Amino acid sequence: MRRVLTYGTFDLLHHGHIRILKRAKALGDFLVVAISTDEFNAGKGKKSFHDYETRKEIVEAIRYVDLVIPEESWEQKLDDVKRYDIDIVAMGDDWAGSDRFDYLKDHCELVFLPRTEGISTTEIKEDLGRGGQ
Ligand code: C2G
Repeated sequence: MRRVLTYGTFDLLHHGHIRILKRAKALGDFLVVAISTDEFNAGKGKKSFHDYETRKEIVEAIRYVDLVIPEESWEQKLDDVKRYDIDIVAMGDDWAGSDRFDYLKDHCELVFLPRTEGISTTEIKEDLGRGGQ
């Protein structure tokens, strides 16, 4: 049983999110998704359209997802890996050039998955603001 963990806000769910969750799950047998809380996002200067409980409800309904936990800080990753007995942490490749999460490699595998081109929550918001064009 290989257990995989990934992180994100997952606001205004789109196929980029579905594809990364599908590929993350395919790395193992059990997928834990840590969803950024509203407070954690506020600390980053970000505000999601849907609140944490709504984003959690939506992500929990995805067939690839076995467990949703809150992401409340940058520092919790090692605790999460230990607590949920994680074998692989999968991140979007927006982080691929960074050594920020290298410390996790002593405890699990660290995998960067390519993002889906041409779609993002930010683009959805901008397009809707232009009347969907
Ligand atoms: N994603 C993707 N393709 C897109 C958009 C997003 O593969 N077109 C991935 C991101 O790389 C991330 C996940 O979907 O792994 C969730 O995306 P966001 O909610 O935008 O995540 P964010 O709040 O930016 O945090 O890599 C972890 C980061 O902390 C993600």
